[in-house]
Amino acid sequence: MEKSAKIFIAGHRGMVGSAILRKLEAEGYSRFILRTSGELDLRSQQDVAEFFKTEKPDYVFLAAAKVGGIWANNTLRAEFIYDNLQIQNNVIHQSYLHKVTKLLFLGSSCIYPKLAPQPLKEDYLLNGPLEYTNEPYAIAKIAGIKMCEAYRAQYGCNFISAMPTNLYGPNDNYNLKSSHVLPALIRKFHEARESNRPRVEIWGTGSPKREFMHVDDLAAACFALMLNYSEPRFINVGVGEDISIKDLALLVKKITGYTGELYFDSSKPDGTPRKLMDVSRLHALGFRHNISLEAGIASSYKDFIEKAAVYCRA
Ligand code: GFB
Repeated sequence: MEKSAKIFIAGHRGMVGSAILRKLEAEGYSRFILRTSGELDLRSQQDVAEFFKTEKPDYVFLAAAKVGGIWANNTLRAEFIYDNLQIQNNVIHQSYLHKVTKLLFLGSSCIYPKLAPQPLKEDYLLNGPLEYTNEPYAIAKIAGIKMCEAYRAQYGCNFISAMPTNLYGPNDNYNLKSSHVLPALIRKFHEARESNRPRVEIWGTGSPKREFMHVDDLAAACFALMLNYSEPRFINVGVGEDISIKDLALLVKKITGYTGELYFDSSKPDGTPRKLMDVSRLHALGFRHNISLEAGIASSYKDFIEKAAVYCRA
């Protein structure tokens, strides 16, 4: 990817897109094409066609998506499937029509069957029923993977797909309804300590296990894949280790300095019991994550405190 290349980062203000932008700037790239969702609605076929006709990007990082945690996925099911299919179809198809040199599509580890063997190998895709709570999102992301494969097969497009594990870091979503677990726990424990609450509610039983990757490590992986990976098969991106929600909560409790109790509300869904990804193919490419979970949570908590007014306005 030449330093003079025109690079479109779709979703550049989100947690993933902003991390990719930071990484590319650090690597000396500067010719970015950036549009907020207010400036360009990626769900609109006509607007995206106009945009590509005008801007003609050379490279595309497709980090724009409607994302959220288990509650948002489970309640906004139509929005999750419609918005994500529209965004992907428009950006992938226009990238083909305008001969984009290379496109990187970002999916999610929820594409795998709910009870697939662990750790999850890329070959396990579509080998069993999906987790109900995020099935619409998972179906959309699987469609994106298959679309990139199909455009490579029929048109020779160099479109690759990366499946990240659960992510966290700067510009995460801290809205307690729609967020993922890690930002939710950071906010809950912080606010409980600040207002001396006796206990913090954790959704579910605490027994599910999750793998977490700091978004700066993901951005570094996306950069490496854009430069060095051009295989038809999608590739897992993660850290290769997981933690129970209960132990995660105890870790966040320690880092935030909260001294009260934890209360597990088992009326809330646990979701997938476990989704640890096999990252041996990523490691074989020479990529490994740098940021440990404890260091990553500590830096995310610092970022949260500095930007709480913005993160908590919703
Ligand atoms: O991060 P999370 O919302 O999504 O939930 P998933 C992970 C686990 O944390 C679930 C528990 O077992 C939740 O019940 N949990 C405990 C909490 N307390 C909380 C809380 O306060 N907030 C939240 N949100 N969870 C997502 C998919 O699944 O994974 C997305 O829904 C995406 O589509 C993402 O794929 C990577 O990890 O279960």
